[in-house]
Amino acid sequence: MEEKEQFFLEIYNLGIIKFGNFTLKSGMNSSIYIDFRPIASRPDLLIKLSDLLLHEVPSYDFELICGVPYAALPIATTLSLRSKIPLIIKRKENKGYGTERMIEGIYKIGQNCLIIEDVITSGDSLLKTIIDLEKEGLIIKNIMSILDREQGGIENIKKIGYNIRTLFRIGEVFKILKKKSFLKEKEIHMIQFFIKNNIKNIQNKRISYEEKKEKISHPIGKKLIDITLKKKTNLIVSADLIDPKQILKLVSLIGDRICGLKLHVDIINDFSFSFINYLKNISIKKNFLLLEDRKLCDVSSTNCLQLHYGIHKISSWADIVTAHVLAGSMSIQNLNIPYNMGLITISEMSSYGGLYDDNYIRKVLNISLKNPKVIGTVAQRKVDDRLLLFTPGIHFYEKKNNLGNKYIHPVQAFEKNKSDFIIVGKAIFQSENPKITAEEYKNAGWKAYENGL
Ligand code: 5BU
Repeated sequence: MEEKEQFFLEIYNLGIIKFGNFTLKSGMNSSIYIDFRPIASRPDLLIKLSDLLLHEVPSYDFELICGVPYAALPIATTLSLRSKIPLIIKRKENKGYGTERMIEGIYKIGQNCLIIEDVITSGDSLLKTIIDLEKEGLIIKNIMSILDREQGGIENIKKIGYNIRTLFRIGEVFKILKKKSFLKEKEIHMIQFFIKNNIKNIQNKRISYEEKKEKISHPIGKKLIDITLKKKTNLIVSADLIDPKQILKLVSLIGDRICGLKLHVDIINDFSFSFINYLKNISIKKNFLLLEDRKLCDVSSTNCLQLHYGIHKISSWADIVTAHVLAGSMSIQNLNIPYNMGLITISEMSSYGGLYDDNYIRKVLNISLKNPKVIGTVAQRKVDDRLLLFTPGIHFYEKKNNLGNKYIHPVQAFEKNKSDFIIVGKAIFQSENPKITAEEYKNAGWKAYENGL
């Protein structure tokens, strides 16, 4: 223990734990950030770390070593050099050219590979590595992580049958740091808060709409939650129809069952303000919001023109508008958005093969949290509690279609991603009885939400 403790204090002095406000790879916010990358510049510590790891998993127990990209790569490399066991490298993303291999190095089907992860949070990136190695026919008998943030990752991986161990646990290292008086008073408070939150995470609980309302500052975000609570529905129907009459007919059937109606106003033939005013009146009477899925994606001045002018004059009637932030944080600033209109950013779409990666998603979430007009985002993962999470690509039966759309069941959206709102299109408006189908999706969404509490 002494040796491990001593080692931890040495790496702590490299600044591997930071206190503040951070967005993690998963999109979650945290007051504590752990980064093992500085160790790469200290060969002496890399060697010590490898020896500690080899003490836990003796080298006769594996035939290959693979580090979860990228932070664990120098650690896995040192371990390979110390143990003389071959290293293989997992790519984070497909190169998109050449061999398109995800695993580089020399290996044979059936070989037993040790995986090294630096910090384990939810276990999601580790799982991606496991899947890619298994696809190549490799066997994962042992997984070692350096530090467990005690946020359920180890349990998640064990639950699906893998043997995973960790060198350090966050609770235990905090005790060491406190005992050795390495922590300031403020840092101790941050740690206590972090641990309290962790307990909730491990129990895999979501926060309620009431709690969420406290965290959302924008009036339209609060209004959407009020409607949801009052009507007991988190269902938004996407009325992707080109005929205004069909949209109005659909709304007359489903209006009582939804908290929002999403439009693509530019696909509507014969768009007119009499239609939109009529729809707006119904939305007030039936108590749901109008979302325009415009996906603004230009520089701020053009976004502004697209929002306020042209034949659709979106800002004059829509409660919520969607926007990409590919052009940067400024692109959704200074849009002169009315005070009672909110923005939904798009962090990650629901289609197959999207070009988003973890880094992009993290940046969009960061931009979203900093812009007071943003009420939430579209993503395929859990996001910070201060953002509402909207999930399109919902279907009871379909998993994908041949146009690149990917679908999940409402239960998955709420259980896995802790979604707040499901967006359903064709499954409802193309069904034989949209009224009954909408009722089914409404009930499924509400039950899935309640089950997660
Ligand atoms: P569907 O019929 O349930 O597939 O309709 C989904 C709607 O949501 C459709 O209007 C899409 O344009 C929209 N959408 C989506 O499918 N995926 C996304 O990531 C985003 C929007 Br953002």
